[in-house]
Amino acid sequence: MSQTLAIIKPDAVAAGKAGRILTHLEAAGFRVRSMKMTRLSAEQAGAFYAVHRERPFYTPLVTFMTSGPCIPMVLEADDAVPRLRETIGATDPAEAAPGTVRKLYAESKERNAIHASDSDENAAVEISFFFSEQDLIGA
Ligand code: 3AN
Repeated sequence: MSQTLAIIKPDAVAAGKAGRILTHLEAAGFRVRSMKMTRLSAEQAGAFYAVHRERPFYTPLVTFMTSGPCIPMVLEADDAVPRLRETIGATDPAEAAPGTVRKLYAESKERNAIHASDSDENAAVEISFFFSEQDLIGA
């Protein structure tokens, strides 16, 4: 078993899609090991997406991610990272495969409903960004 970080993004939370997305993830075989609702500060969102700092979409991305509450969660499954990437689909919902979370629930490439870690190394960093050891006791 391995773990990854997902974030149900502010667009999906505001649109009342969080429950359906969680159901989709559980039905796809992921177990939720920790979860919370939070609203990111500009500093937090900027740090989380620091890798994209030079990209033209960085400032709008930080603005979007701070626009309302989001739901970070730790998900566990065999091969959790690649499996979750497959379950959520391509960054742009127009290019996402049928039946993926982004195809079903995302509005656009930027307002794309869900984040998922892209490597085991980043998953560990991103999990510790949101969750303490105590949050993960029993996970
Ligand atoms: P993914 O979330 O599929 O891993 P990344 O890590 O390349 O995609 O990008 C992080 C986030 O930045 C995306 N989830 C999306 O919200 C936003 N983003 C990425 N590429 C673009 C783009 N070309 N235009 C607007 N927003 C983008």
